[in-house]
Order: sequence, then structure tokens, then C-alpha cells
Amino acid sequence: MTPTITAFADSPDGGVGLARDMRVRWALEEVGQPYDVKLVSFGEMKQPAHLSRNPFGQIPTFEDGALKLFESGAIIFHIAEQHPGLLPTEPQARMRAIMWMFAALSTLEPPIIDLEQSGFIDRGQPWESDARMEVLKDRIRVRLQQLADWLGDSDWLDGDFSAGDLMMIMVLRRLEGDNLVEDYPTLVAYMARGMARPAYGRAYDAQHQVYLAASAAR
Ligand code: GTB
Repeated sequence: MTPTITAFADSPDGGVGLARDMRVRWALEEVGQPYDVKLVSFGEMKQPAHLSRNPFGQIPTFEDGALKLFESGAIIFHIAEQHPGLLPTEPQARMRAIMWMFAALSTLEPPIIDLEQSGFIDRGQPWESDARMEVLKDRIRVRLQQLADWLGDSDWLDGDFSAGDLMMIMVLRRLEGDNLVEDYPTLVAYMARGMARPAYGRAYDAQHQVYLAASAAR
């Protein structure tokens, strides 16, 4: 059966693949699993049909037969469990790759989201200030340095490319435009390696086509 994922009908990211369907598309492309995409508007995301897929009214979701999943981490973990290519078969290496998925989502992504929130949503609010932005950036710099130190001369986080790298690179991409990753050449090269993968290119093009179609219809 062909799984169906959900994505923004008109992504606010301008078609650059920053919405979280991109990471799911990339995982599906890596393992060679074709997929359908159901596009949802912001309004539809809060309606019962979508809330039955994700009670938080967000994308992405994943449906395959009777299985309905939300949370990009759970979806990619499932894809990686179902198909070879994203997790090592050796049990300890497999667990370490899963650990890196968690690290991306629970150690790297939260401070990055805090910065995003401050930069866009909270800008101009009384609790926001340049000083707070700098504190948030410094928190991220600590993590970026630690990640760069871990990577060293390695191509990937632990052996071969894995779902851990996929998730980490997508999380790091969220810093585009913030001039933070650029101070860590190791991470710039790491991201470029991931984004040069053909599967990444196919996923990027697919989500970009959605954006182009939505722009044309506007
Ligand atoms: N923890 C969940 C997961 O990993 O799947 C988070 C899902 C999530 O945040 N989904 C966002 C969403 O549905 C889209 S990706 N938001 C709508 C809502 O909550 O009502 C986050 C996102 C949105 C936009 C940009 N952008 O414009 O650059 C980037 C990322």
C-alpha cells in the first residue's frame, strides 16, 4: 500500500523545504518508498478530519492502511524500521542512530525553535529584547560547537548515513538565515553532504512543486 503524508497546501516557508513534511519526504525517498501527499490548508488542519490524524492539528502526518502516525520523529522511525537504508542492522549501531534522532529533536531543535519564536512570533512583545536573542543564540552556539567537535573529520554522526543524520541536518537547516551555522565549517560541510544526496534533492523538488503550484493559483 502507498502511504499518504500530509503537508501544507501553501507553505509559509516559501517552498524552501523548512516545513516538517520535508524530512518525512526525504526519509521516504532514501528508502525508495513512493508516497501520496494530501495537502491541507491551515483551516483544514484544525478540522475533525485532520485532528483525527493529529490531535494537535499539525503536519506532517503519515497514514498507511490502518496505521496513522503524527510527529516527524515517530514517522521517520517507522519508515526506517520498515525499510533498509536508514538504520544500521547491528543492534548497538542501530540504537545509536536512533539516539541521534532523539538528540536532534530533543537537544538541538528546542533552542532553535526558541530562537525562531523570538525572531518571528514574539518580536515586539514586551518580554522580547536583543539581549534575550543573544542569550538564545549563545545557547545554540554551545550545541553547534559540541556537535562540530563530535563530528570532527567524520562524514556522518556514527558510521554510515542514517536517520540520525537526516534528522540532524533538517534541524540544522532551521538556522538558515541566522548566521550561526556558518561559524562552524564542519557543520556547513556536514549539511552540504546531506543535502547533496539524490534523495534529498527529490524530496526538495517535490515540496517545491507544491509551493510553485500554490503560488500560481494565488
Ligand atoms: N513535533 C512536531 C513534528 O515534529 O512533527 C511538530 C509539527 C509542526 O510543528 N508542524 C508545523 C505545523 O503544522 C509545520 S512544520 N504548524 C501549523 C500549526 O501548528 O498550526 C513547522 C514550520 C512551519 C513553518 C516554517 N516556515 O515557514 O519556515 C517552518 C517550519
